[in-house]
Amino acid sequence: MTIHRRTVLAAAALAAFAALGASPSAFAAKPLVIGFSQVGAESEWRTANTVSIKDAAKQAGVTLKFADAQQKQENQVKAIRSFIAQKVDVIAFSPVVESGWDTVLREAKAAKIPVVLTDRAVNVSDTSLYVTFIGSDFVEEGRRAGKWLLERAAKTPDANLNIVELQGTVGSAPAIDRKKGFEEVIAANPRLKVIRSQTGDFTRAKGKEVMEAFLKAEGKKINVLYAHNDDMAIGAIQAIEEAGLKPGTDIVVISIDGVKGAFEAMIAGKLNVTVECSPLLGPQLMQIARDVVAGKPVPKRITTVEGVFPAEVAAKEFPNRKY
Ligand code: GZL
Repeated sequence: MTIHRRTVLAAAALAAFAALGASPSAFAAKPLVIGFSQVGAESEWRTANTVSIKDAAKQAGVTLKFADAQQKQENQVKAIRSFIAQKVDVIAFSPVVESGWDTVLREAKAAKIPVVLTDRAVNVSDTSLYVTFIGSDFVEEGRRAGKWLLERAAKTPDANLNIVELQGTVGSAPAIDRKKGFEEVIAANPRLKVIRSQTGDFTRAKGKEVMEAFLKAEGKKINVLYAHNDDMAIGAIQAIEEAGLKPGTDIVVISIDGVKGAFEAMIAGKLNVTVECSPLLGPQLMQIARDVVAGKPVPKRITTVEGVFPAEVAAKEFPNRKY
């Protein structure tokens, strides 16, 4: 297009805006507004997930209304109701537990506000209450933890291995599914037995406290710790050391997330393997929100691609870690 033609067109557009009594900027696409309800700040994983979402919103020019629920479902319900009242374009959240969402999601549907799940799933009677779920396959993460232990146990064919398990938040999708996947796989070897299993609520403090109780009750009978996240494993490692035992040697330690703290523990010889669970969901969330508002079809389920990192590769992999 010639400069002359461009100038004429621009002048015509300005004249049209003036006639409508509006400035051109009034017609610039207004930024997308996303209301996001986050579980809390309970772990290194969660902190990295929050950073990913906030950074991606900034990069995408999205207006993000962010609410931290401090791991309480009632705070998430309140935040979702507030986003509805504010008429945001999209509601996104990581549900702290699987159940109890039908009512508030029906309110969002009635307000014609699309809902995107990130990180954790919900159990609802009507799956049209959310557009899509972006997150990991937690059952597969549990299976990967179990497979690593099966392969290790095969090297000591006669030994019985007593396992203690630190579960995540009661009722949460990762806790339910990681337990399910792990048990499904270790059932192949009857010498692998979970002798104690209790929630550590995904935090270091609670993981340490529950591991202290396990050690008091079972002592040297414990051969393996399976923790549903790295933060509980790191707390438990402190308890194992304070009990005069060597984590990673006297007690094999298996966990999930793949946060930097886990790599540091593996390099120190205190953690044996971490199964990756990526918190870096921000960019995908922004793209999905944009597609949903634009009326583009989006898949009902978007599963993140993840790996398994045994201690042997920790030092080499550590510089590549993004969270
Ligand atoms: C998993 C996420 C879990 C992490 C924990 O996607 O929901 O919650 O494994 C976090 O570290 O607290």
